[in-house]
Amino acid sequence: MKRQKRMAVINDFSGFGRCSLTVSVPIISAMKIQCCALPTAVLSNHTGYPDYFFDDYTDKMKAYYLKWEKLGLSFDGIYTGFLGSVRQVELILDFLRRFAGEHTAVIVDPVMGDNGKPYATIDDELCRDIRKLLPLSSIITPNLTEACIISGVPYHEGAFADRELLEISRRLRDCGAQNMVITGIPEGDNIRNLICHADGRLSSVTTPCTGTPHAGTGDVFASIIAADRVNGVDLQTSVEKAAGFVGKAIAVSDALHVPTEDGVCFEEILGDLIR
Ligand code: PXL
Repeated sequence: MKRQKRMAVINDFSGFGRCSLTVSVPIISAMKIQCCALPTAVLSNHTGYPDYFFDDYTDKMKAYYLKWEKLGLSFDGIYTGFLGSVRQVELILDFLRRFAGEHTAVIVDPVMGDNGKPYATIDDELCRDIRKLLPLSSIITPNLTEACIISGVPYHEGAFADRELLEISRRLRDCGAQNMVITGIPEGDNIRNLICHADGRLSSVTTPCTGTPHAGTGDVFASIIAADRVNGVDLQTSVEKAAGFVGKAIAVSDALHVPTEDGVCFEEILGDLIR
C-alpha cells in the first residue's frame, strides 16, 4: 500500500521574514510530504532585522519530541536548520538516536551566517559543535560562508579558486560529511552550487544572478533538497530544481519590490513545485 512520506523539520519559527519553518512547511508540503515541525526558537522576525523578539526553545525541545516518541512516530527524513543555542546540538544527536532509522534521510543545513559573517545569535561554540552533526548526515547544504566557518578555510570577498573549494570539501569530508552542496559561490555574474557527491565525484550547477540577494533563500533551497531526497530524486536534478526555483523567486521578488530582508515571495511560484 502506498504511504505518504513524513519529515521532521528542526528549525526556528520566525513569524515575519520568510525563513526557516515558515518557508520549509509550505515548500515541503507542496512537494507532497507531511511536514512535522520541532521549533528551536520562536522569533517575531529573523535576526537580519535590527530588532527582534527571541525565545530560545532549548529547554522545551526534549519534552516536545518525547511526546512524538510516545506517539510512535517515525520519519523518512529529518532536516535540521537554525539552532537557538549550542546545547541544541546534543538534543539533535539525541533526536537522531531516537528517530533516525536505517532508511531515514538526514539533511543538515548548518545555518550560521552569510556574506562572511555569522548571524547575530551564532557564537563560536556553536560554529565548532555543529561539526558533530556531519557524520550523521546524508546531505549538508552550507552556503559558502558556513562552509568556510565549519572547515576553518578563511572567507574572502570575490571568486574562490577551485583549489580553495577543494580544500573546503576535503575538510568537511574529514568531519564526516557524505553528500555536500556548497551554495552561493560567486562566479562573475553567475552563482555556482558545488556538489560533492558521497562517492567523491564533483559536479556544479551554475545559474545566472537573477536579482538582489534576499534573506531566507538558503532555507528555500535546503527545503527543496530535503524534500527531493525523501522523494528519491537524484541530487544533481534536485540542485538544478532548487537553484532554478530560488533564481525565479528572487526575480519575482524584485519585480514586486519585496525588501531583501523580507525574504523571497515564493508564494507566487509555489505551484511550480507541485508535481
Ligand atoms: O535564513 C536563515 C535564518 C534562519 N533563522 C533565523 C535567522 C536567519 C538569518 O538571519 O535570523 C532566526
